This record gives sequence, C-alpha cells and structure tokens, in this order.
Amino acid sequence: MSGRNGPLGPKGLREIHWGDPVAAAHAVLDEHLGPRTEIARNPHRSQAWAKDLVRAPGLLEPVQAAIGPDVAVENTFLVIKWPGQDFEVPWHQDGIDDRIELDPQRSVSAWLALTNAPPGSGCLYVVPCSQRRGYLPYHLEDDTGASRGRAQAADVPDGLVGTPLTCTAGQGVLMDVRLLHRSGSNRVRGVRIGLSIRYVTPEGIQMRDGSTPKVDPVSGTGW
Ligand SMILES: O=C(O)CCC(=O)C(=O)O
Repeated sequence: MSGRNGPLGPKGLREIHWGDPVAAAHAVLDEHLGPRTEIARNPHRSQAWAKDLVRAPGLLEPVQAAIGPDVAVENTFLVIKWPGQDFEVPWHQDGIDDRIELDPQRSVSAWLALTNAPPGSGCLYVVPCSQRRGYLPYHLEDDTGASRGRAQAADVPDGLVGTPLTCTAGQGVLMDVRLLHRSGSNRVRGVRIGLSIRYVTPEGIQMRDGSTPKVDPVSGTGW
C-alpha cells in the first residue's frame, strides 16, 4: 500500500462515490447565490452541511482504507465556480506550502463534486502517477490569483494539459497529497461546486512556519 506510489497505489488517485449531494449543494447555494465565483475556507468548522460531509461514510471508509482509522481534517476549501468568469487554479500539490508539509503516507486529499462537473465546467485535471516524483519546487500564487497565496508548482512543462476528471454530483476523487493537479474556468451553463478536504492521521502533519497544527478529528481513538 505504500512506498513511492503512496497509499492510493500507482496512479496516486482513486475515484469514489461519497453520497448524496443534494442537501450540501442547496445549503451552499443558499449562501452563495452567484453570479460571482467564490472560494470559502474551512466551511467544515462553521457549516452544518460541511461538518456532516467530512464524516460521510462513503468518504471516510476509503480514506481510512488508505491511511488508517485515526483521521482528522486539516483544512477544507470550497470553490463555487459560476459560469462565464475566468477562475483557474494553477498546477499544485495539496501536501506542501509555506505553512505545512503533509506526510504522503499519512495523509490524503479529497475533491468532492457537489454539482455535476462535466468537461469545460472547471473540473479538475490531474497528472496520474506524478506523486512518484515527490514534492516539487513551488512558489506562491500572488494575491490577485484565484488561489490567493497558495502554493503553485514551479517548472511545470508549458502546455501540460493533464487528464480531466469529470464527475457527476456525489462523485469525487481521493488524491495522493503529492499528485499534481489544477482546474480551469467554468465555460458551461450551470454552477460548479467542489469541496477539497485534506485528511491527516496523528503525526501526519509537520508545520513549516513554527505554528501549532490545528486539526479537527473525525474518527478513531488516536487523538
Ligand atoms: O475546486 C477546484 O477547482 C480546485 C480545488 C483544488 O485544486 C484544491 O483545493 O486543491
């Protein structure tokens, strides 16, 4: 299960069906009526729908199968892409930035489709097997970018397209925290809502800025 491949095997990703998206999508749309594209950090700390979602059995079971029974959420990141706006998330790896470094054997990242995410909707693009190269050099996206200060992989070949991960609402993907991925702008008619979640186990997180880790345990007894 481990080694250079990481806990999700050679491709570094696993498609999942996490559950019923209807309640979560309605709750998000009640707050984010559009048409402006928005991001919200850590909704699992304040929103009932997100607290429930990070514990959904259809999600937790594959997460625990990958990294073990003691699981906490390190952060969540909600992206609501309304059509017709430029909003791209550049190539990056979820497990590293100036603040943290996640142990790839003891962490996993999830991306969940709360609405359909067909081709052209701003779905994720991934580079399967890229986790095998480990953490790559990065720089921080400037304040004007969609990622607002998040790490952006440096030295990615020009024109790298990646493999589109199209999902229907209720599907998603678990990713190795070293897997290179990005997303594009939404050019279809409907809104595209996605929730990213970083799961860690005890000792799976190292702070690079000297701060104390802040995690929200969701399962197990090791906390
Ligand atoms: O939802 C998106 O478009 C991209 C999210 C993402 O890549 C992330 O949060 O790491």
